[in-house]
Amino acid sequence: MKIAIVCYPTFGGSGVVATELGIALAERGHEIHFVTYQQPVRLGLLSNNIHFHEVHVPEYPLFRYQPYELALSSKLVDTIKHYGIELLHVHYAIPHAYAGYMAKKMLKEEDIYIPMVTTLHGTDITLVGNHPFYKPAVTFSINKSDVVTSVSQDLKQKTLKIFDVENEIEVIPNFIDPKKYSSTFTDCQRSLMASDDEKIITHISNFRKVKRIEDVIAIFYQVQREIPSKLIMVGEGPEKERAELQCEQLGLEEKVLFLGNSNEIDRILCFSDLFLLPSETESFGLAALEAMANKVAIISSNAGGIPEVNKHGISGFLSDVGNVDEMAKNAIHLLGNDQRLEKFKTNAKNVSKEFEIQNILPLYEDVYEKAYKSRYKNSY
Ligand code: GMT
Repeated sequence: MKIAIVCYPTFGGSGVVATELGIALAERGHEIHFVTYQQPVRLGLLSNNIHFHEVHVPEYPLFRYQPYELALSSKLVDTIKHYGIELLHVHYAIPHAYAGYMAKKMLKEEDIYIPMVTTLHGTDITLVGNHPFYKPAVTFSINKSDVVTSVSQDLKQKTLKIFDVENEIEVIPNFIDPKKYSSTFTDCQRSLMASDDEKIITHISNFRKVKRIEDVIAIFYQVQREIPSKLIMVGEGPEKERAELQCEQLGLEEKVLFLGNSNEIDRILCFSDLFLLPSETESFGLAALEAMANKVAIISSNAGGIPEVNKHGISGFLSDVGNVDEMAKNAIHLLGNDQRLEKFKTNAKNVSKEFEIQNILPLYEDVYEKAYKSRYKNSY
């Protein structure tokens, strides 16, 4: 099938899922066209059946805000016509589902019927989409999508609660590609980060408020008093500076390494013992799943869809949001006993297998089939 994928191309989870899905679909023989404002960061070389179409938004002095949705809809119309695209898959409702619907409408005028699948990722529902400024447009775009998917049961329930949804929502969880984790890195240089007697704890995110970065540092502060350890912080975002300051105030500068954004998170995770994800809300927690696939145990909050990924007492432990003391206690419990830690790490790896791409990809293909079959009777 010829599929156009719209996503955010940066380091957020929705962009990662969209990119990895596109790559996997291309490997299965589909022709994939990414349409976004920058080449997605996880997309390596383009190939015969992976294409990238950049959306340009020309500057004009009259515009206080650049009309990205308009430029995106136009680019979609051109791309769909030029390449004979058969299906549109938009990741993250705002503004992609809205722009996708406009493209569908424009194409219908020319008797081109393009089905649209919308995947809800989390903050497009729980934080941004919920805002009264966006809610009517998000509700409309969800209802005008031919198929709607969400990345967890929890997100589905939240969407049904917050929005007046007329459509079915199919849950298709996020996934990992086992090929990426099958070989142990020969250059997994643990010694670059910590000495032999130290444990390595990792956090990866976009350092937004919702990630509760201050809790990550507070948990580590308690842990390092009991267990020789290092904390590796991967990512960039608005809370990073405050986190650096917090480390300075707690005297942790030597023990916390801020690495910035990385395209090589698997190389970092391969020498990690524990991953911290104390988020306020999290529709799924792809970062935790990627850590688990790298055989890393998880200490997390029990927010949103996290319990669907991190299994309490098996792959790690879950606590109420903000319960830093309990999270630190559980981390010490794991890190303080090598045998126990190894068991949880192995369990984490085993749980992650449920989410391997070969189990998930067919679910997307079924959804595409369903959307394509109903393209003429879709609501416009
Ligand atoms: O977590 C973020 O802040 C990024 C965000 C995004 O939209 O890229 O991630 C969301 O989508 C991911 C992929 O489906 C999920 O794994 C994350 O849990 C979800 N984030 C939140 O719900 C906060």
